[in-house]
Amino acid sequence: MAVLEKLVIANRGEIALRILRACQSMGIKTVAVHSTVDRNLKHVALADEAVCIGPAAGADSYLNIPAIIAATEVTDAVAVHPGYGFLAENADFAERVERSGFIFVGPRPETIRLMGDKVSAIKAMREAGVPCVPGSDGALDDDQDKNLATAYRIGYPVIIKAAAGGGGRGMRVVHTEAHLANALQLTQQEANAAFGDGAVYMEKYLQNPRHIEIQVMADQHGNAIHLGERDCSTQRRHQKVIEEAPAPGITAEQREEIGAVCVAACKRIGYRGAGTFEFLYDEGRFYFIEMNTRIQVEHPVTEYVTGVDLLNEQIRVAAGEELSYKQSDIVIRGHAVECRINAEDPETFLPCPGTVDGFHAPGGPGIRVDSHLYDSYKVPPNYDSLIGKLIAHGRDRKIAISRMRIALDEMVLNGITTNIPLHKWLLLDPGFLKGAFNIHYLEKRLVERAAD
Ligand code: MV4
Repeated sequence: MAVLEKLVIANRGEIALRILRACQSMGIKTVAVHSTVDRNLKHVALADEAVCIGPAAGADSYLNIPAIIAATEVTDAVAVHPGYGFLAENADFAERVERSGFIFVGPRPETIRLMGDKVSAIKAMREAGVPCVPGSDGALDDDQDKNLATAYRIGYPVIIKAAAGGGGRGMRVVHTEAHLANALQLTQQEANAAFGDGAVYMEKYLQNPRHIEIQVMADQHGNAIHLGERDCSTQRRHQKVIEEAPAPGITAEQREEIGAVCVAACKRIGYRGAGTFEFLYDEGRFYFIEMNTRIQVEHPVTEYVTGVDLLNEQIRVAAGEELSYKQSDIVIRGHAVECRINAEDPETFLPCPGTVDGFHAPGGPGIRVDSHLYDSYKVPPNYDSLIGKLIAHGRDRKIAISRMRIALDEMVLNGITTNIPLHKWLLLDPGFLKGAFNIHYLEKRLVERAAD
């Protein structure tokens, strides 16, 4: 007997295909809900049933809550998997799925809401013993003398962030007290316009940190585990480009220490499902910044180094099963690297939709391709430019990177413009190869390259 009868895949592209494969491996029937322009997606063809939920625009289809709930009802499905992006971290959606009598594959709506507001997330994590960036005690108010005193206590530079922001939206760095009042006002106004919530908070600005995140998984019986960390520092404009696990230079002792802190926090807040604690890592210390309450794009690097199928586990715990692993079962083996393949312009990084004219996926030991592409597939202009992920595993970082380089050379992907040349260049970069990077490294190297 499967843990669930039938599940709705409320997403598209590679993650929809990944969810479908997990369901097939667990004997769960699938319903693909898709937009008009996505009727030829690979997972739509492979799903047991398919329902068109609206026109191409995401707002009218993958974000159309009543249409998704209706499709779940008419197909007699029992659960909804939101994937990442779209409605994955929308607490109202999770609530409406549950109120309609279905299982939402993710945390409780209250947890999503708690983590969506970065001020309440940090407060909860501080109380749970998670190390956070030195900062204001909650949201800032209009008392400018108090705000100046807070910044003075923290020490400049400071960063003002929108409570409703996250992922790099709505933040501003302040270097001196002369600029504080103005920066605060601007960030509040932008936050109000963008999120309808002008609440902002203050943190010490860490100048050159790495972005390291801890993967967790929790069931509904009080069990929680961590699955080690990922280094996601290699990014451009808050879009991750390469992720890897483990993070270069992090020791097993550091991993167990910060992992245990995250597990304790999960138990304390009654976390359920897959989650990611995002940290800035600076001078040997971890500082919590945000929690993601979804399965992430980069989950395969963790699957490679732990051997755990995170989608299976996520769906199992959503169905009420116990975690099938204890912490002592989780052993980090070797190294994994992921290259995000985007249909984008190499100069402007703008999306480049088009029709695939020749596609051959690479293979061999330690190579995984998570992509919905096939020959003559038409990349629509309506969604994110991610068209797949290439993941390489090996006994150490050098071997994983070497396998990745060979796989990138082996891959044939014609007809559309992609960032594959960017990956080939990065994988030969001495700083990247040494693991001597931080969140600014790629952008700095791109500027240097443009000047050559
Ligand atoms: C910071 C920071 C430095 N100091 N907070 C950007 C995305 C959002 N998740 C938080 N971000 C940052 N918060 C403090 N106190 C630098 C960043 C940041 C960043 C963080 C992770 C990955 C890429 C980044 C790129 C620029 C800035």
